[in-house]
Amino acid sequence: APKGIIFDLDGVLCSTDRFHYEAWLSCAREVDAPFDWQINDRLRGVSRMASLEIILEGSPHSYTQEQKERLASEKNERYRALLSQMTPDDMDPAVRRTLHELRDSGVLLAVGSSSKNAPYILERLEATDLFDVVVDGSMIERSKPDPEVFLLAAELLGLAPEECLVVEDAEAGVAAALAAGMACVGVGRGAWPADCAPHARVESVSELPALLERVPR
Ligand code: B16
Ligand code: MG
Repeated sequence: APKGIIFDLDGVLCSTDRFHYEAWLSCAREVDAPFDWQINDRLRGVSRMASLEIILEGSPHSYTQEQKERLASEKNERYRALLSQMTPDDMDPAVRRTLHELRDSGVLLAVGSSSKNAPYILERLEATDLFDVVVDGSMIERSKPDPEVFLLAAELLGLAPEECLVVEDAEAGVAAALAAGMACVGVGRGAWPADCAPHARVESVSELPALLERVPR
C-alpha cells in the first residue's frame, strides 16, 4: 500500500465544474467564441492562462497579453464569487469519511492541484485540516501535465515518488502522475486514452480503501 496519497481537488474531492463552466461561458461570449461542456472538459487540470488560450482558439479576434490577463482575471473574479457560495456540504460525506479512514490507517494525505484557488476551496469545504500537505497552483511554475505539482507534494510529505499514489479525474493529471513515476487511480469516467491510462479506476474516492491493496506498484 502507498505511504502517501495525493488527491487532485477539482473533480475528485469536490465538484467545481459548474462554477468553472459558468465563469468561462461569460468569457467565451465576450470573445465571440463557442463554449460547451466538451470544451469545458478540455480545461480540466489545465492552468488558468492555458485554459483561456483553449477558449481563444474559437475566437475570431486576437488579443494582446494585457487583454488576456484582464480576461483571465475577470473569469477568476466570477469564479471566486461562485466559490464563495460553497459550504462543507459540497464535499460528499462519503468522501470525507474516507479521508478520515485513510488518515486513521496512517497514510499521509496531500492535495495536488493546479488551482490557485485550492486553499480557498478547502477552506469553504472546511477540509484543510484533513491534509498533511496542500500544493496549489501558486506553488508551481508548470501546471499539469507537468509532474511538478505531484513531485513537490511528495517532497513536502517526505516521501519518494514511488511511495505515492495519485488520485485524478483529468487526462492532464493522469499524465502528470505517470510522468512523476507515481501509481495513479482514475476517478469517475469510462474511457482514457491509451497514452495516459491510470493503473486502476474507481467511480468515487470512497472506493479507495478497498482498492488500495490491489494497486500495481
Ligand atoms: P485556477 P485541479 C484545476 O484544478 C482545474 O481542473 C482547472 O480546470 C483549472 O483551470 C485549474 O485548476 C486552474 O485553476 O484558475 O483556480 O487557478 O483539477 O488541478 O485541482
Ligand atoms: Mg481535476
